[in-house]
Amino acid sequence: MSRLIVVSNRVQDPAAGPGVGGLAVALGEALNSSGGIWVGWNGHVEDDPTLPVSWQEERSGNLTLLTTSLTQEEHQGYYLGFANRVLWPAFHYRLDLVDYTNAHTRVYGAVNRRLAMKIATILKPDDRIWIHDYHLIPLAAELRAAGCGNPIGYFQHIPLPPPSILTAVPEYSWLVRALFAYDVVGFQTETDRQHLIQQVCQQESAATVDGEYVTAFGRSTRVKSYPIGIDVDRFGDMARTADAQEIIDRLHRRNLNRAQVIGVDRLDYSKGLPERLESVRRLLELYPENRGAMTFMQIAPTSRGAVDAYVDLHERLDSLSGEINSKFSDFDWTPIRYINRQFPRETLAALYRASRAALITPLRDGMNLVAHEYVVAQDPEDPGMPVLSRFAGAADYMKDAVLINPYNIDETAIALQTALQMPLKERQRRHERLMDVVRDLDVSRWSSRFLNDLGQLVRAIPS
Ligand code: GDG
Repeated sequence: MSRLIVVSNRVQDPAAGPGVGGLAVALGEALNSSGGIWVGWNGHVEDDPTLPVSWQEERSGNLTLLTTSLTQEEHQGYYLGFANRVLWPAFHYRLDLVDYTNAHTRVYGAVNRRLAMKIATILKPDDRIWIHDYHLIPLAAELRAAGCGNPIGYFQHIPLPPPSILTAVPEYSWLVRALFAYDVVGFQTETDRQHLIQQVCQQESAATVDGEYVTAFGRSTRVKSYPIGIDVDRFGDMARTADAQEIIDRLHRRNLNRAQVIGVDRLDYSKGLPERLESVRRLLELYPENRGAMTFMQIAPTSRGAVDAYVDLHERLDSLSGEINSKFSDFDWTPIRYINRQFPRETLAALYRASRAALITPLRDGMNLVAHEYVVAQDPEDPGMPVLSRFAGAADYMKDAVLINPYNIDETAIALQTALQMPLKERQRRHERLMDVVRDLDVSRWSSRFLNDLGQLVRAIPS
């Protein structure tokens, strides 16, 4: 039987519960049911540069985890450097935050080569390989160079910017070419897909597009959008347990029936958090009836704490929430609760359900799973409303959310007021349609859509 080998930067044992972050959540949920081999970094950085990096293999349920640590040089160059100081900001349209060093690119290439060499040693002829995200774009090209003819797919969880932005990344042409070593390349939205087509047609005049197939650099690749989602039933159940109800009751007692608005994000500059706090300030200025009557809770656990831009962001949010609180608080009420730590997923589900509205306002996002989670956690009889950025992939699908431009602080404040004041019938109508969308994008459908397309190649290749 054909085995599935999944490769992502970070491997997290699903038995230990999903980590924070959309990719960990989605892959944990998808792999839980399919089984297979999951290859990547175990999160450990070797202290001693003289020690060779090793590989560990362990079983977790129906999964085999094949993981490696990184050397300090690899951690600096591949992970913190090229992936998180060049590709992450550039792909989120933030060229101002790109910090490019030639040496980091070389290490990024070398780590991809090291992973390819390891995978080549375990590969069987009918294995399918599914590679995830921007840390690993050149992995298929390295595997092909090592003689691998197996079907290889790539899914990009984050956006792909248009050529006018992508071409500012010094190594863009190498990366675009590397995508054509894959058989299937998937994006979150049709917009991202079109960006690759525009880019490749600009880069190679001989490129052709025939339906879902794009031919360039001597290879034909299926380029398609595969919107990701969550495990709808599992998350919905979490929001309806007795424990969840206890959290909801506790919060309502504490809030004294004030409306709660929620935000949940990894602490990341792509998520539009300062703009979001500004829009809460604006709400209190434009609609003073909300003073004392609503509370905004922002949960934002630290991620990538070793990157300067993230440390600065935390300081900015701390000072901004302090400033807004000191201006508007009363002796028995504070408008903003900014919490810089992680909560169990079950607690998040309860907090979503207890919230009359959610601010999901990234400046740019591949999909944004918080939007799905918030909708699924609601009580259909009395649902809360998501206020959602037009620049999240989720907005391409969730047209019944209250859509906003997160750079427009007034528009976001007015939209939040609309969400808070929305009549019950309209909330119910919109929620029903939003539920249809998130069900259609359930994570099991996402993985089966992608793997079906990759599987068609397995059948086409004689074993
Ligand atoms: C990338 C793309 C794409 C957050 N705080 C806590 C916590 N979380 C969980 C949320 C959610 C996940 O982290 C965040 O997922 P997003 O999709 O919103 O964003 P990224 O992490 O940036 O994910 C994104 C995704 O990949 C999937 O393809 O949608 O566009 O950027 O699940 O609930 N989880 C727990 N405690 C917290 O405090 N347990």
